Amino acid sequence: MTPTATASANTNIALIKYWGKADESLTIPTTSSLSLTLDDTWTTTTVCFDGGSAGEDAVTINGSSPSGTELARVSRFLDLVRGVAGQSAKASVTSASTVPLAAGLASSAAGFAALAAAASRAAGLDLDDRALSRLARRGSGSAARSIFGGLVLWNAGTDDETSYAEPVEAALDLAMVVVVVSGRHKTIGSTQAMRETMRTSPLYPAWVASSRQDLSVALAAVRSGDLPRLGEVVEANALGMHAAMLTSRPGIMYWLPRTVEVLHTVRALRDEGLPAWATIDAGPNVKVLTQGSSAEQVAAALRERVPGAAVSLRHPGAGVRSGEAVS
Ligand code: 2P0
Repeated sequence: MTPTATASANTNIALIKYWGKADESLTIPTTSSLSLTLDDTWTTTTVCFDGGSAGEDAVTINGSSPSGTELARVSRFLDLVRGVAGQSAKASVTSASTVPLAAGLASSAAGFAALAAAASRAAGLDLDDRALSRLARRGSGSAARSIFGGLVLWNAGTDDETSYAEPVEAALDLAMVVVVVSGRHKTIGSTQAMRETMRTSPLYPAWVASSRQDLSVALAAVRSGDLPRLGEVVEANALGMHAAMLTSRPGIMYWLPRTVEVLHTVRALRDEGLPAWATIDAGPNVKVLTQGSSAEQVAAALRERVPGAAVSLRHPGAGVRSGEAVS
């Protein structure tokens, strides 16, 4: 029988960001990062080492077959798995995401976490979660974190062995409101953008130094259950990352006018006493960290004040699992 395996993983949003690699070939980041895995953001992937098609890996993602760099990235990842498992058969890979593109949550994090789990099992490897996290990292840095549910710390480490994610115990009731202001495809991908930021932004070293401090503050806030303290450092860390991008040469600007409008709205909600703190990734959309018990109210306020934006609510979600996702 041809070895086949299916696995599912949710996406995650960084609270303290990963932006830059100390080692590109191994995806060792310059800083450790902290994230929240979201519910209902599954990617489900099936891998079968059946020889692929026409002597190549055959890949289908959401019904279409990628070519060029996207296909090469998946094939390179499968080469890693084949190398560890000591086999050479090409594979058929089918991957589907349950998140509509318009939700602004499409990500390589869920994709490579699910691929790492499915491919390693199909290749006969029995990896524990830490080893899976290290493997997923090689596909896409943020995928290392999607192996685990809830709050997750990715230890930057210094080499392949020491750079892995792990779950963080939290006594906080967290939720994330996602505000999509544009479904437009990103202008520059994260991998390239972080490379350019590191190479050309005079603010990058300062961001690295402050991000390390931000992580200590965030972890202390999580330990003591202090959501306002966590929220403040989360928003500051994202703004700092974008400040470094903006001061790259040429500047990398993911924000649209509506992005800034949402940032102001989130501040206004805070002034009115609601728990709401913004974070932004490599795109124009805003994710708002809030308390689970206030999340409906925050989402309703954002729907009312940012007309035309698609606003959805997510709670903490589970880590990678074998087989199809069950929500
Ligand atoms: C993060 N992002 O921590 C940061 C914040 C986007 C902004 O991780 O080059 O797709 O594949 O390792 O994981 C997006 O970067 O980059 C990302 P690669 P990845 O979530």
